[in-house]
Amino acid sequence: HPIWQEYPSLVPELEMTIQLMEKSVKLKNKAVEQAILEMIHSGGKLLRPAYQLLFFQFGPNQDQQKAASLAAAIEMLHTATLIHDDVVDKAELRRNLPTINAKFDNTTAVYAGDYLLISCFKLLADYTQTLNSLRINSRNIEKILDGELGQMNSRYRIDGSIDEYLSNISGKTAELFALSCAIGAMESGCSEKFSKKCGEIGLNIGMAFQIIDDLLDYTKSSSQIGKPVLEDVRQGVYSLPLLYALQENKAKLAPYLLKKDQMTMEDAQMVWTIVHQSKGIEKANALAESYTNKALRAIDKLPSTPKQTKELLYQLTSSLLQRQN
Ligand code: 2DE
Ligand code: MG
Ligand code: MG
Ligand code: MG
Ligand code: MG
Repeated sequence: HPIWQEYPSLVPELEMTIQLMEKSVKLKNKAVEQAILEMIHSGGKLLRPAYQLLFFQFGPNQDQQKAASLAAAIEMLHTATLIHDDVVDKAELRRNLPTINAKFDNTTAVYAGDYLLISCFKLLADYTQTLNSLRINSRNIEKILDGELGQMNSRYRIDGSIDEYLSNISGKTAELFALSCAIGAMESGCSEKFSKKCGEIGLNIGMAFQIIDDLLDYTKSSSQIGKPVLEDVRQGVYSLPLLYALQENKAKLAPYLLKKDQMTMEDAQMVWTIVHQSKGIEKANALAESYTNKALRAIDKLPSTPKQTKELLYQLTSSLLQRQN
């Protein structure tokens, strides 16, 4: 992914991560195997493994094979959640390619996600010293699911609150960033206290990440972000820009939103216009910025390493605020 042109020191480790993912996929069912391999090579940003590899650099135990294996485990978990997410969201496009559910079918996608989830635990079990990482990992997946279920419960709720939204994205997205950072630190031998701090940094990075993701749904075209746009609102997922707009212009928005799953693409366009007029984009952007700044202040206080880890973390994290896809 083009992001990494600016971080050449991370590229070999990320390539090793992809190779390890590929190597751990072995299935008798060739359709499912093929679907997974295509997804692995579809050009994801590899942000979660990158954060995990960077936080791994803080500890005394530097074992590259272990670092890359754990990074592969995290990316496999992330990929599993995306594959299942695309089934749930009925999405046909991801990373500018047809999703597994579109190209194959829902059944193939569910099994592919299942396999990747198991593979994540297999790698973790092989490479972690204590049960702690497994424990943290399973609790984390529980939080991801909890965020997804919270989002499902809020669907089509025009009186949904920003606090609920924040709690849902904290689960469905930020927790995985938190996990990546915390496991990275912990498994390289950092103290539990330090690893927890790293997890908090990851949580703030993840909050900003999902807010930006939700913004892009309103500011970009489908080919720019490689997935469908305005799909959230049509499926009743009212994300931050719309929630801000609802605070100002509920009466204007209500006739469109109350159509629920009968909303047409034209209705969605009207919602889009009202969101833009209500400054929903600027306000959401400001909140993403404030989460990012929180993370940056904490990154600034991290210890120095020979690999300039904290400088890389700082640069990467601030650049995500400007990402265009
Ligand atoms: C992406 O949100 C959310 C991902 C979490 C999905 C979690 C699921 C349950 P979006 P985009 C389905 C847990 C699954 C496991 C453990 C396999 O806003 O816009 O829909 O990229 O993301 O589609
Ligand atoms: Mg989705
Ligand atoms: Mg979703
Ligand atoms: Mg989205
Ligand atoms: Mg979505």
